Amino acid sequence: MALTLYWGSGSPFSWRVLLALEHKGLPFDSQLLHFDKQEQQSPQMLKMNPRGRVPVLKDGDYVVFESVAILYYLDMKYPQIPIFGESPEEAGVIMRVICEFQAYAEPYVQKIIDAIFADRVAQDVDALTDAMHVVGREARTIEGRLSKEEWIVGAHYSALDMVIFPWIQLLRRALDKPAAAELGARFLPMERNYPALARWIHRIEALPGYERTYPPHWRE
Ligand SMILES: N[C@@H](CCC(=O)N[C@@H](CS)C(=O)NCC(=O)O)C(=O)O
Repeated sequence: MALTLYWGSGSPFSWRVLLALEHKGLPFDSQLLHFDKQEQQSPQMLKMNPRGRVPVLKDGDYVVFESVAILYYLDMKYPQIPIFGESPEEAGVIMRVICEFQAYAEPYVQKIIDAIFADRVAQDVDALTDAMHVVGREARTIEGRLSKEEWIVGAHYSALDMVIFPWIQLLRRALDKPAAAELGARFLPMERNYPALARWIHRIEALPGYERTYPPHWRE
């Protein structure tokens, strides 16, 4: 069946799926939508995802949206290179840590990134500093895992790495902005503050096909 991915540049949710498709070596028709033109809200897109968000994957007549659901579908449908582990136990841990990340880290990372890109750091500095503490604590936990293993869970690159990686890249990009210098002082440079995480980033950046997943507008 022909796969089509509808996605947006710089969307961490879309990036997860691009990483999975490249890792699994699955050819797909790439439909890059433009947020500034609200293309994700077109009648054709709303028919597939009434929430008007990307990523959306189409496989023949089948449509799935929500990034983690897409990763799971791809693994069930194209299991040759598994991304949810190699045993039920490993799958359970991968899914658990994905759920933990989404519940306890992602909202804080998103809040920080949104504020930086909307130029609202000064107005909200106390709440953002608190959010950075939460993110720092979660990053420490991941750092602990990565100081013992190459990947966050198990011996192989998994859906969990794909879920977390785009957010870390986005956070680094946001914290690099001059307005966020103080906020990011204990996070960047990652080579000093989170050396195992920094090595993990380089490991993913060196994977075959990684360059094709890189947000095109970040190159501009
Ligand atoms: N929980 C969804 C989140 C998807 C999402 O929020 N996508 C954003 C891009 S990062 C989007 O399409 N936003 C467009 C809009 O809200 O109009 C997932 O995991 O796929």
